[in-house]
Amino acid sequence: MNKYENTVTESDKNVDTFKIASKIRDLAISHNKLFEESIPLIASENLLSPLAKEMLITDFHSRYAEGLPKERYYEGNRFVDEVELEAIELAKKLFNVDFADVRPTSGTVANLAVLKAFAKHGDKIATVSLDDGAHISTAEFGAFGVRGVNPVFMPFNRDEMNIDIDNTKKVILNEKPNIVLFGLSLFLFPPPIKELADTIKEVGAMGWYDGAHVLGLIAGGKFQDPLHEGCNVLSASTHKTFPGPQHGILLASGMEENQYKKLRSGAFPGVTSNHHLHAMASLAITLVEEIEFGKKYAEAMINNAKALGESLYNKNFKVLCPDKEFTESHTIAINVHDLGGGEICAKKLEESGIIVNKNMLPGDKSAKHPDGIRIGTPEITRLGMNKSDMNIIAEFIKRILIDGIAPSIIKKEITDFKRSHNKISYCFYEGENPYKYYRLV
Ligand code: DSN
Repeated sequence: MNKYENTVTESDKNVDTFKIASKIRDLAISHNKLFEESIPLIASENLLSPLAKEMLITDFHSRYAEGLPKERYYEGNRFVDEVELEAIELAKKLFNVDFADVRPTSGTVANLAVLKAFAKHGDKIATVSLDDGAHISTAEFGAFGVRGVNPVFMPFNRDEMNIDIDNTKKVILNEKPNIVLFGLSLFLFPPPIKELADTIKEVGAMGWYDGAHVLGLIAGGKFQDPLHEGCNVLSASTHKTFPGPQHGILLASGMEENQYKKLRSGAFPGVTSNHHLHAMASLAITLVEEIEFGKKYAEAMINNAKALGESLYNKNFKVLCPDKEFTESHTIAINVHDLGGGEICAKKLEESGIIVNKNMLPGDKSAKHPDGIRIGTPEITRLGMNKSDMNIIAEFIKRILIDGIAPSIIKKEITDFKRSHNKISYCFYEGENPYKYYRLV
């Protein structure tokens, strides 16, 4: 008999359903343990600080606050309003912009809000193709399709892993897109916004930046500053390099008030009803922490990514872009075709306690069987790891993928290494274990 069964009386008719609830809780606890014992290298994931996490279990979670602060459709919002107004001001300060909306509930929802505000059915939007690393929002089966806009593809230099400036200028001049969208899911280098800004202006297009992957690097001033380089609007999720809750954000600068109004109405009532107030409060806390700790954190993520790239390259992995120090971001990409492909390599790593994702590389045809794996440093950096830890991780990866060491042999070493690195950094209450869980019974 387990401890949950103990709490249920013989006469309880719902004993079976309670067992299912107990099982779900046990699964969550097992999941926490999995990450406590694994090296987390997914480029789009991160950990919440203790203060930001606390917000997720407040009563904000239970409430509605449609509309704007002080203009709600519900009562009971007086403290929610204060939080939202703070969050907006914090975001404007951190990113040095005129406009922020903290209501999108995810990055894709933020993208849909931009599309709702500024695009109409049949419009053309210039973007990098999915094959070259764009986000699924830009696909016909994604947000672009929902709005009925047509992608126009910007040529991509696969050696440089960046937009081909000269040929893209030609595409923009020929196609005259309504919007030019920058941003990637395999985001190694800053796209050439400044270099394309005049061309974008010449055809009267709007510059849009999907900053989901690099929001924390932008916040730390270490990547690029899209809204001061030629873009008008930035949409993002808030939980990748920006170490906040699963949520979204819209930022803008240099627009007319009526365009900000359109953007606000894109967010609500366009693509959200309620905006997940607990997550918004958690975002507000993260904005404060980024103002305080964001610069050092962004720098450390990039340094770790370069160090990991170099160490893996020196161990004979085909890390992309060796001539460009592998990356200017938190992400590196490796071509593992010769080692069985991305799917097999990612699975082998997971069995040994290293979590990455298989990823299409430019030219790949199948998202399920791509040649690449993508590796990111947001979470390991958040746990205080540094250059010497990158060498240790690279050696683990080599022993698994090149030397063929069995998971049963290496897993304990990886677990021990990870267990000694489970203290959060770059936030208030540094040193807490972010994988900690609480049990009621
Ligand atoms: N596209 C996902 C990723 O980059 O992991 C997130 O939206």
